[in-house]
Amino acid sequence: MQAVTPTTTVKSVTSRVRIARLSAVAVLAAAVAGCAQDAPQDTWDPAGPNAQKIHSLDNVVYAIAGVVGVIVFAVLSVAFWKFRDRGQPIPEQSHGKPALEIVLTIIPAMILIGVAIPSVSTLMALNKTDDTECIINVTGQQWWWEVDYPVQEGCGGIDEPIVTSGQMVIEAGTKVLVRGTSRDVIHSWWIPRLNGKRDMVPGRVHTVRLEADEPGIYAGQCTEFCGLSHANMRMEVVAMEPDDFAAWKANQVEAYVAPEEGTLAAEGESTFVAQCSRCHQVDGLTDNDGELVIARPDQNVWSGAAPNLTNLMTRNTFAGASWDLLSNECRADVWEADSADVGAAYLEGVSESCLNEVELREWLRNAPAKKPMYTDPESLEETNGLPRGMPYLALSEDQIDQLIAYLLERK
Ligand code: HEC
Ligand SMILES: [Cu+2]
Repeated sequence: MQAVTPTTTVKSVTSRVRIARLSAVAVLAAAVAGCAQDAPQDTWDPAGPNAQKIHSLDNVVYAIAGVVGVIVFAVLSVAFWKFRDRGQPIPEQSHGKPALEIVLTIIPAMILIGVAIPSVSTLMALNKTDDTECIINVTGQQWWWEVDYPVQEGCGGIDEPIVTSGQMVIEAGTKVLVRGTSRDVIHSWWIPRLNGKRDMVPGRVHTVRLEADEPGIYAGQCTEFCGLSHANMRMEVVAMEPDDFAAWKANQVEAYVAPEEGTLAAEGESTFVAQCSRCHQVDGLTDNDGELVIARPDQNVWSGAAPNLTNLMTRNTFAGASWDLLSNECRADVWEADSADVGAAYLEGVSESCLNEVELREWLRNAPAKKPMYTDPESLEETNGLPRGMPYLALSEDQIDQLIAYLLERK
């Protein structure tokens, strides 16, 4: 026994050193990760009054929590050091000190009340809905967000509903009320620079306010784990000047323009009707007999919808805002535009020269290979054979060429 003791001590000392080193690395890594510059989803960089309210509350709460934390750690350190085991006799055991205990119960209660007052008033301010100037609906679905603008006097007037996906376009300085729900599981809508997060729950409508002080693009992502491609369920809010927003709205409801006869895009239109239109709506599209083609995603997709592609090329991203429709340079032109030019840069839409063709082509070639989705026909018993996401469609490269030519005109 005598001989064993020293080796054990040496071993436990080296492992303690190792643990200390690992902890130091972990703390340092966390600290360094917190220093990220230019992070588009930074809650410490609010860009509108709602996020600003949360930020101001954060400052108060972190200050109080910080002081409490420092005091607690200081007292603990002194106690650990002063009363460490030095082989002294066990101290006298008592029932405690009632006066001290009462004081130590009252102080935290007072602190909690002090934190609760600004917290509750911030919550109430963030839940106000009577000053809304524009209502926009979002619907979560595995794994993308549908964004729709119901007919209303708000948003500067919406006379015809607008349906889009992935990116929500708003007017800077307008108080937007997002009404959100879900078609399948619980998702969560969060644009960190504009407001806190809100769970979007099937069968319920939850609201969240959004307002951006300045034109710009504000990124977010689904923050409630919602299955296989949760990480590929992103969204962006694009805020622009009033004139640009009006131009965007007008463009969204423009009548359908069929491709010129004899072009590649015209072949794409037929391919689209044959291959895509059972799931994807393109407003105003007609078939060979001149009949309107109406998508039935509710019969072809388990959750009941597929993105409306009427104006696909007016968005900058696709498939849950996870991939860019714009090439890197063109996307940088929008992201880095001066605040007054954001709208104009965004309104240009995707042109042939700006198209990020590689990603879109990959998507059409085999969507579930690009974004994991439940589409394997062999394992779809649970959903009556309906995919959750876009299935593999075995298109030829010629068909893909045609479809891209057709989609490029959807703007
Ligand atoms: C069985 C239904 C179904 C069919 C058929 C289908 N899609 Fe899809 N498609 C979807 C679903 C669902 C999504 C959303 C997937 C996601 O982002 O998670 C989608 C997404 C897309 C997107 C991204 C749109 C956006 O706004 O994010 C494009 C582009 C697209 N599909 C093009 C096509 C084309 C072109 C065809 C025909 C060749 C086609 N799809 C056929 C269901 C379908
Ligand atoms: Cu989600």
